[in-house]
Amino acid sequence: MTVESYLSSIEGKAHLTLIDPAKQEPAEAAKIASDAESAGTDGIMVGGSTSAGGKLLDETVLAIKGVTELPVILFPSNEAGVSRNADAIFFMSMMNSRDPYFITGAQRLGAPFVKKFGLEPIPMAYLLIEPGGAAGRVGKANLIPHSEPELAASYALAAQYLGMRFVYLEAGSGAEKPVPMQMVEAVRKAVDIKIIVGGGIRNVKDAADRAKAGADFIVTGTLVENAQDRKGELEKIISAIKSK
Ligand code: 1GP
Repeated sequence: MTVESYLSSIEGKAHLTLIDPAKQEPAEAAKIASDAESAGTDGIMVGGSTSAGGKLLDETVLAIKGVTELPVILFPSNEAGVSRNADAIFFMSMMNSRDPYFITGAQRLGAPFVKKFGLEPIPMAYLLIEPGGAAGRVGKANLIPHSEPELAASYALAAQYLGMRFVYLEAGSGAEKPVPMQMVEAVRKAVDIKIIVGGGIRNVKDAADRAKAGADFIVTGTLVENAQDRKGELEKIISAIKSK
């Protein structure tokens, strides 16, 4: 089964765990992935906005693959985020960047490596919502304001018409406020493709509300890095998402 068909076959709402290789040693990343798997997460995403490539990325993916059966999906910020050791890659375009490099440039540079390494590409639109965090700054995004849910919906519909099968609404890692529910609802109304929501989701209510508003996948990253009781926190959030 491809990773995409696995993701699409998950009944109801799902959870993905994001691990940034720059934030811990590979062994610790593997521990996070293993705890997340026990807590019920559906897949592991690996990537980050800064220094998430090369040897550290390769070693982190390999360490994670060593402890889990879950798919490991790359979440690259540019062509340096491609690793031969992963199962799949979110082949993404930051549609609301001001810089063509983040829309098609890095993709052009990375594509031959995706092919060479036999990675499964999963086409995805990446939309940066305010405040956008490091991803928004690095990607030179024209951030979508909270007051304009229809703008996000129009981008998402364009993504669907361009053939993308996933759209990621990103508030930025560690965002003070996650993507607003009205925006998730507007995007849900507009498109049939899978909706992923991430950035600043760190409690049960924020996660469950966005699943209820129409997100198919909720991503948490920072939460697993900082939580005292990582597994316990994740279990609570994942069961709340899955009950929606
Ligand atoms: C960042 O959306 C992800 O790309 C996850 O954000 O680290 O805030 O969970 P957090």
